[in-house]
This record gives sequence, C-alpha cells and structure tokens, in this order.
Amino acid sequence: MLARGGPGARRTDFGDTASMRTPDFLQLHHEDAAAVRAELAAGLLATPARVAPKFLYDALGSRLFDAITELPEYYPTRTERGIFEAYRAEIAGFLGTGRTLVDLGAGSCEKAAGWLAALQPARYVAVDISVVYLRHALECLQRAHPALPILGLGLDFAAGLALPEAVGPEPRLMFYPGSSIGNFTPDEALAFLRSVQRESHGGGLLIGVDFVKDKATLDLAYDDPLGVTAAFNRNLLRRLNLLLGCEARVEDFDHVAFYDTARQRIEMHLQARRALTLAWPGGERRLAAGERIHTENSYKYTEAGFAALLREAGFRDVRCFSDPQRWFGVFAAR
Ligand code: AVJ
Repeated sequence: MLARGGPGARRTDFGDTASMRTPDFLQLHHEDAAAVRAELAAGLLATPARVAPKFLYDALGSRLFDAITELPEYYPTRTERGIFEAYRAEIAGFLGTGRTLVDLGAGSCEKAAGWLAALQPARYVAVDISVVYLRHALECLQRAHPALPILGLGLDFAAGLALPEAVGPEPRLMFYPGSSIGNFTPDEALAFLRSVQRESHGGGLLIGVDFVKDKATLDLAYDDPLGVTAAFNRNLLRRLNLLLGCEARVEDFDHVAFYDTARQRIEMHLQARRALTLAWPGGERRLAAGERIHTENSYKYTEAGFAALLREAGFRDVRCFSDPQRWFGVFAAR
C-alpha cells in the first residue's frame, strides 16, 4: 500500500521532476470476444460442466476476492504476509539484489512494493492480463520510487510464460505469491514452473504455496460463514450472462466448496438448486437438480512435494520459509 495520505505525501518537490521516470506499458494479450464465448460454451457443454477460474476476476470479483483475504477463515494471504515480514532480509540475501523483479499477476502491486527496499531490483516488471489493471498502481508506485524503471506488461501467461525482449536480458527474479500456482494441476504447475525457470535467465523465483492441512480448516477457508466466497463464486453467473449472453439466475445456484483429501485440492462448484436449462445464442446446457458447474481447483502441497516440483522444474537451490503452524510455504529458489 502506498502512503497516499501519510507524512510527506503532499510534498511537491518540483526539483525532482527531472529524475522522476514514468512507467512503460506494453499490451501483448488481446481478448477476442468470440474466442471467449467459444471457450465458455465448450466448458458448459463438457461433462461435468466447467468454467475456468480466470472468469472469477471481473471488477466485482476482484473486490470480492480482496474481501476474502480479510476473512478470519481465509488464512493464506495473512500467513504469507507474516512469512514475508519475518524472513524478508534472509530471503533477499538468498535471492540477491539488483535483479529484474518480474511480478506475475501483479494486480495492485502491493505485495511486490513490500519487497522493493530489500531486493533493490534494477527494474520492476508487473505482468497482468491487462495493463488497464496495472496503470494506476504503477503510477503510484513510480511516485514512491522515482528512479526505478517500471514496465507494465499485459500478458496471459496461464499456458506458459514467454516474456518479450522489452523485459531486458538481465537475470530475473520471478515473483508468484498468493498460492496462485494452486489453480494449475500438478502437471500443469510443473510445465509452468519450467517456463518460469527458463524465463528467469539464471535469476530466481519467490513463490507462495498453500500447504496440505486438516480438512476442517481448508473447508472453512473456502466456505466462510459470512458467504463472501459464495458471492465470489456466484458472481461468475453474472459474468456468464454478460460474456455468453445467457440468463442464469444467481438464486438458482448454491456455492459448494470442499477439500478433496485424496486429490489434495479444494474444489469449488456452482450447484443447481433445481433442474434448469442454461441457454445462450447458439447453444444450451441442461442441468439436473444438484448438478454442478466446476469453477475452481486450488491444489495444496506438502513442503517436500513442492520442493521436489521446483527441482524437477530446473531450480537447483531451494529453500522453504513457513509459519509456526506450517500452513503456508514461501519458497525461494535459484
Ligand atoms: C487466488 C487462486 C490463490 O485458491 O485460495 C479463494 C482463489 N478461491 N477463495 C485460492 C480463491 C476461493 C485463491 N487463489
């Protein structure tokens, strides 16, 4: 978070304007409405029906996710923050300063901002699906760090990371916090981490991973009594209506989320309260009462399991930092 109202925030030192850089922006991903409709229709027509979790994050969905991170039941965000704060200097010492810091899924850039002083990156590259989401955050960040070269990249890296030459040839420190890696299957995660390792140019990786734990804690983290996660999930129906042109009713679906111990993953679904038909221009999908649309997986790892995955992806030197309960892992890898 940037000090907008804090001491010094109103100082206008015009003498500094000459040394104040401005962020660069580069939009490489272009959303194609017809392709989005085809993807959504294909998912709904599959058995079981599914919608990819990336569709959870429209403007409202992103705010609902932010609200989730404030819930007492949703421990990952605050546990990761605690680990970052406790081990910042040690982690920075291990990973080294002066790298190009590449923030994958940067959003508000808040987490990376907390690392700038310790990591002293030569450059900060914020990657998100659209530079529209990055512009405001990067302009604020630039004011706090006037000399830092900043690049905002609009890029979809879900199918593997390929950074453009504009990022520069220097070693890169890849930053992937929040346990977002959990949305990939373990096979996909390995392929993704390999692309991250390749793109690091001999730099390193700092990544947050949620650990396997008792089912009751996990169930509650994804099905909170206040219903914020339910709203986050059910908001997907509004997205579906907007993007695909169907007329799903939010009140026809229940939020269902549970930990599958055997698969080591949270599954999130939208479950039809009654038999109904989702219809859109060019297609329809019938759902029986109780039938589900699968909306998210969130894989959990053991410390040893994730360390092995990092080594398999090509990182040789792996260290794990955790909280006293060992609920969450922050891995630094070179
Ligand atoms: C943003 C994917 C890390 O899996 O914990 C939170 C998303 N879904 N509650 C997670 C999420 C329901 C979150 N990630």
